Amino acid sequence: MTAWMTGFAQKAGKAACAVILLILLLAGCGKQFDVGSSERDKAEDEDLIVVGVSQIGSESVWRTANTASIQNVFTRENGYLLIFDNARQKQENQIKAIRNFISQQADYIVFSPIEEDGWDDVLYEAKEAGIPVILMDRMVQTEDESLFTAWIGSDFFQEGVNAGNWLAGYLEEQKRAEEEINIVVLQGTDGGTSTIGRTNGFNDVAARHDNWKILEQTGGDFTTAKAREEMKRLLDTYGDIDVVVSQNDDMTFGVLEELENAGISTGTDGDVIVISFDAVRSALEKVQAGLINVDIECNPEQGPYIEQVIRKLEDGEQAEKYSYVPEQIFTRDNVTQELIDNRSY
Ligand code: GYE
Repeated sequence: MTAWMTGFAQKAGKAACAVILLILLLAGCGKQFDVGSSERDKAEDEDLIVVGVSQIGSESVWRTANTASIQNVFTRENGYLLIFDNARQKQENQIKAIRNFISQQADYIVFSPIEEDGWDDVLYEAKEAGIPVILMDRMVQTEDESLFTAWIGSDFFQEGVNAGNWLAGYLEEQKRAEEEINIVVLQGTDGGTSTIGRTNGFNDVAARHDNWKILEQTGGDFTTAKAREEMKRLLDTYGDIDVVVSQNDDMTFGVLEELENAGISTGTDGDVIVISFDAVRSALEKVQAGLINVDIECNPEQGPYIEQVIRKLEDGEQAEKYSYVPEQIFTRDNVTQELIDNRSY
């Protein structure tokens, strides 16, 4: 064989490998929400309830805990066949997954809408197919409430109000109630219910305090990386920041890193007041250490509540349209070691 021919054979071999790899990858991706007809038949034989779940992604510790809560409940032992899909932060992937659940004739569709708009078409398709849709965590914006059977999640507006009320009380305690207070807000995913609710709730309280100046509200995507970037920019833009409101713990970790890098102290004995949301274990440790002033809890353990709704529907009963999960507020005063040790996320 000439050198030219050997080169050609090597290239052809590489191309073939790439094609095979691609086919394998695509097959792997498909598996995520394709249970296959034999699985489906088995589900029928075993009398399993088929639940298709479209999760937003895995952007935060909260989201991972939310996913675990669902996976722990919808098990074969409990009588379910779970078809789980991770949409990797893309609405189009969620729509694709829901269409897939419809074509696989799932008994129930559960999903957390990444943003509120743009669901009517696919929800009509589910309704046409007679599949009840249960929303978790975030809401959809629709004129037709019959497009979903139930919603389970948090009162995000109240969470925002809680953050604002806590700040008002704290400033009062610190005898700073009349001082000008410079605030920056790191928001979560654009158009998502948690971002909208937390923003509106906090702004509602802020509007009643003339001395609170919101310098900027900026998007941090609910991720540490984006928050780091934004916090750095905010520090460069505004010299004097008194309060950072960060709409989830993952962003707060980025905020704390950036402030520390800039030599600025935070928390109960520091220069900048830090308000966070979610209250995952690693953040509660920072509340206990005094680095985060307050953490407004957001409860990710929604699996059991969703199951209750499904059980009711299975029994031919009507389910509550809206159910709120219980939540609290954590400061250094009520974060005990026992609470941290027993936290499952
Ligand atoms: O706070 C954040 C997550 O919608 C409640 O999304 C959820 C939020 C949660 O990524 O950490």
